[in-house]
Amino acid sequence: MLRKEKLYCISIMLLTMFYAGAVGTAIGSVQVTQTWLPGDCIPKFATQLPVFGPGYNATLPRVDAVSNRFLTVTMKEIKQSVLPTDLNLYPSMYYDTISQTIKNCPTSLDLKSTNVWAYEISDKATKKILGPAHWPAVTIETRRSKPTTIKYVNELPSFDPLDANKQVQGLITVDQSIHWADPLGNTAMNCMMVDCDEEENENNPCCQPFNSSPPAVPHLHGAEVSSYFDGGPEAWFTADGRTGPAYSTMGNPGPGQAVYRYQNSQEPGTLWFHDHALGATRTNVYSGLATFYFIRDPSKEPKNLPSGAYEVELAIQSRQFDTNSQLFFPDGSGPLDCLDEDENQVPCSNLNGPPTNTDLHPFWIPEFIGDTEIVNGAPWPTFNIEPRRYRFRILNGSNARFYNLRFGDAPVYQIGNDGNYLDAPVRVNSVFIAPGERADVIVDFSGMSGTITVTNDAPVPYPDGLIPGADQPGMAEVMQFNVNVALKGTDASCNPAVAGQCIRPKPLVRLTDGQGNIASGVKIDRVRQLVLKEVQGPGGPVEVLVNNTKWDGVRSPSVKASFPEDGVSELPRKGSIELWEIINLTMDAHPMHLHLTQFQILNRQYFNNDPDDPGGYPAVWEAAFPSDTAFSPLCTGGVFCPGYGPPLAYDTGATKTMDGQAVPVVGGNPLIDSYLMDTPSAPFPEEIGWKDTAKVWPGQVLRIIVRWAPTSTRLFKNKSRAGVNFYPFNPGKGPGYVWHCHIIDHEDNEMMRPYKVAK
Ligand SMILES: [Cu+2]
Repeated sequence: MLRKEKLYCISIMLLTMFYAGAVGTAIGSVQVTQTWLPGDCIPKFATQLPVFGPGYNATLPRVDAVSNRFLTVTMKEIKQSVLPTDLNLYPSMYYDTISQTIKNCPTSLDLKSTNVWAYEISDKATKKILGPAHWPAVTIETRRSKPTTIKYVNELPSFDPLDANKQVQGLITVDQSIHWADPLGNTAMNCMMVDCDEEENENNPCCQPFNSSPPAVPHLHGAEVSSYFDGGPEAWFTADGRTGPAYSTMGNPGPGQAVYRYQNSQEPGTLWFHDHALGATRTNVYSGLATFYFIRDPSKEPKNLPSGAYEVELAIQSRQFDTNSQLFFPDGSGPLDCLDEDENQVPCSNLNGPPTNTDLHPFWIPEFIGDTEIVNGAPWPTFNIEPRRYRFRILNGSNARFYNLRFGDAPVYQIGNDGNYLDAPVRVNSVFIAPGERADVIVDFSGMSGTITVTNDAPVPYPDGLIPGADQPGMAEVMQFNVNVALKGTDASCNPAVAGQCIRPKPLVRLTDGQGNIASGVKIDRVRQLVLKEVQGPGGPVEVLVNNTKWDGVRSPSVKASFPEDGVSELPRKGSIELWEIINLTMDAHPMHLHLTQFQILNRQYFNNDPDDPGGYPAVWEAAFPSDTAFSPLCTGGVFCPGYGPPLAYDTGATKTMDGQAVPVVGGNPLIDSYLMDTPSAPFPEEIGWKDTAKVWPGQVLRIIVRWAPTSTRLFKNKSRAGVNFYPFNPGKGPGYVWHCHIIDHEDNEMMRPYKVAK
């Protein structure tokens, strides 16, 4: 969706030949005076990679949740050394791609620690700190079947301009005009009618930053967990004791706290936890609230993987900074120093652009892009390694950026993705991950020496956005390995290049054959066809919707008609298997994520997405909207009605014959089937296995087979079937789950829907 803005930038670039506007400047926070420090003015490879656990620098140990089964995780604001402090390392100039000129870097830098929000992990009984507060937090590791109980304590402070320890909320502005946690009940979704560009509304809360006790709620991403402890968007709580409508806890821990119990009953893999507060996820995660959570089980894992100092987390997150070493999050309009096509003075966009429709959402930007690559909390770090095999647990923890990572000439093998292991290692040319996805890889540095730079060439937004290198010179690089440590002994870890090594001891349960077909014996109970649709305003995106439905489904008339009670339309049965066909009508790829369950990618297929073709799916879909002037005067028959829900009744009454059975197709959209083009493409080899987040390209249908049972549940011998619960908890109890886009800027602005597991 930045495509339009990018063209705009190019036209600005031409204009700047005649008009010396300060292209590339923008204010960050609307509350704190900030000067943007361009990422290319920050030194690269000057900081050591922070390593968790028994690595080279074990000041940040992993937390062993087997011997500490009762933990306290405290969310707090800390000061962390992020940017290098030696001014001599800093470049004096950078290349500005918009004006195509070399510019001077800001000179008055205040190199000091950065205020971030962090999780501090301690033993609940002894209060001993097991993992110091850090962005990202240190990893929690546990064993399968060993439950972990965590008391989460929200000690996040409100912004105080006079207190150096209470800065983050002022730097990373919460936009109250989107449907958000709203702990003070200030805005209650009534901001739609408030024009924040009007002076009279200047002091309306809808148009004001939120400066009170921050709502937060941790979600364990990838977990098979009771919805009571899932940490969903409305389960937030504040330090001053307010709670969201879905707040739940074990016991009664007191204000500002929630106790969650994770049974860790699922197969081993790479989970992570991060904040998930409604409408404040992007700001809370940007501020630092994220980390890894490993579930281990030697009997289910490949044997002899690189371990100890050779197993290393890499949490990759794009950020921006200001000249005071603080986080910079573009949430205000830039100065009026550029010209549009009609020679009107307009705000210059820096790479993120200003908010797109400030009358509706004064601070929300459609995607945060960033110009500084951060790994484990350090900018473009370097890591000294031995010439041998390493295992990297890679997380894309960015707001919106996709990564296509290459490791120089070092061979890379993927052994797991998201929450689970692959049957066998897959040799990959690159590691391609969208926000929320994880890749578990072995990189073989044997026989190598010198430096190896990890590069990224994925455009942002994906696939037609800014290109790292060409459009963002510094962002083509992520970090560097320095193979300068002598090999200790011999590398006895499994060798993924040798057939039969680094394999799963027991093959994963297959719902698909990996070639694009449903595995034999898999009975599909229901098909859901659901669309992704962006709502455009005059300045660009206003919001992005799942099935054209608001987060609160009763606000979307067609969904309310079918589900009047709570507007929850996705009601899969426990134990059932569904085929979800996610139809992407937007211009960007979206990583779609389901809570509770893991799924398998069946295939992807293009459809006729030509908006100008009256016989194409977009025209047919739009033509299906009825007239509903009670909802909106703009909602006239045959014209796309934003936020209406799907154009037809959710239960379309259609069926598909699958394996000789008539399977109901629901979702409320005209069937996509007759608009499909080409043949379906099979998932990438490294995508074959259990996933909780999957990319859907623009103009494509993503097909996933979702099963509401643990990944380990067998298919046959009547092991998995609709109506039977296979989880060690009742997934139908509690506030329910959600599914959403994991571009957190989208998720925060309506691209998320609740779902509940039915009987
Ligand atoms: Cu999205």
